Amino acid sequence: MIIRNPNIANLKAGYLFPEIARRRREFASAHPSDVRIISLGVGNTTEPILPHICGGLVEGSRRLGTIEGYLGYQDEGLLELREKISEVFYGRKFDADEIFISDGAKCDIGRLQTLFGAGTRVAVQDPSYPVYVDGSVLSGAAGVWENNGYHGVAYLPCTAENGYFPDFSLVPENSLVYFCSPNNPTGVVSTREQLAELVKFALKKGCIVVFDAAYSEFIRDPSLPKSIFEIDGAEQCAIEVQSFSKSAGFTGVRLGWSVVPKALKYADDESVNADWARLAGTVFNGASNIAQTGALAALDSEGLKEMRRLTDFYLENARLIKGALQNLGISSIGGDNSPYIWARFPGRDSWDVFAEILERYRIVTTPGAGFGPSGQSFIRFSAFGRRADVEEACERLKSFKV
Ligand code: PGU
Repeated sequence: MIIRNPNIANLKAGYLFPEIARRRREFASAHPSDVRIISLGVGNTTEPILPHICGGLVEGSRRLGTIEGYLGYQDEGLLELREKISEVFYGRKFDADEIFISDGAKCDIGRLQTLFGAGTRVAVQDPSYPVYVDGSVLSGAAGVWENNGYHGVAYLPCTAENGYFPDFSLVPENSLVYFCSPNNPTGVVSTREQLAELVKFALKKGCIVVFDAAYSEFIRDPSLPKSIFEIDGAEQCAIEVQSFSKSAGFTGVRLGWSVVPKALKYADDESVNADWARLAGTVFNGASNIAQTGALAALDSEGLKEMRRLTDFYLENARLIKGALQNLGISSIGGDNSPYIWARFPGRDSWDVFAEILERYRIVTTPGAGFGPSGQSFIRFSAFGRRADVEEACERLKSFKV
């Protein structure tokens, strides 16, 4: 018989979001009720794709039915889209061959670890998007679970005490550092000075930063950086993963990109970019060209306006949720330049608060402990939802007893 990959056996529990869905189903079948369950749990988009961007998707499909417009494999992605991304997001700082179109940020996060292998030390913000740790477990880099964490992972607490910004002195030299801003789950956006500190640290200690900017289009404060590459020197120490999921409503369409600069090198001076191209060519055959035509529409002037409208809509949801929590005297952060609100329930177990909110108000949230040990006593509220549902959820929460 074939032996199970021990890395899979090492995964602590089921992936967080299916686990929440399971608890929701279990609750619903045990408590049949006329009161509908509202989800402010998983960050899944609910609004239709706006007309101009949707037109791009339709056009992409139409072209495939013509001899002039037909396209097959495109490997790293349509050249026009890679150039457009460089122009819109990076002021043309990168050549097209430094931008790799993907089928979403999560997929690239999962594939990226192949570049570094099982011997790599990994550091994550704590709390963080669970894929960074689970992906490290799958690659063998996280090691075994002991004392409430994987021994190969440096957990960097991001708490009220440190302004939700980690202490990098906890990161061993030559680590792969996952960093997310606007942050999932805390909703906190790092300042330019903070990202400069991250880059300085990474350059000094031989670290590579995987910077997850999936929520950058929710940033409204112009002083806040949307990309790690706004910081000098980042090309020598960072990879950026990005996504059209939340900004264009492409969660189901599937499209993102990664920037792997040519200036980024391993210890032996080999090129990370060349390896990523090799890897992409070997285990990934490119993203849907229909989705890429949709993305091109998203990045022209009309599309950019639509992305702004869509993200504005979810930010208004965030404002409503934040206001409702504030009225209850529950302290929270995030939600201003981010679609997530991170609410604090001092002294409480976050899975208990999750269960209470589900049982009493029939609202699904995400328990903070699911994002790492420092998420204990927090609940993440997602602003992705229909407006009427968000309003109804805020109404139901009015009777919440803290
Ligand atoms: N990066 C971050 C930080 C995310 O929060 C998410 C989605 C992704 C990447 C995924 O981007 P794609 O381009 O769509 O692959 N996080 C959601 C959805 C749950 C999940 O498992 O991805 C969330 O609720 O946290």
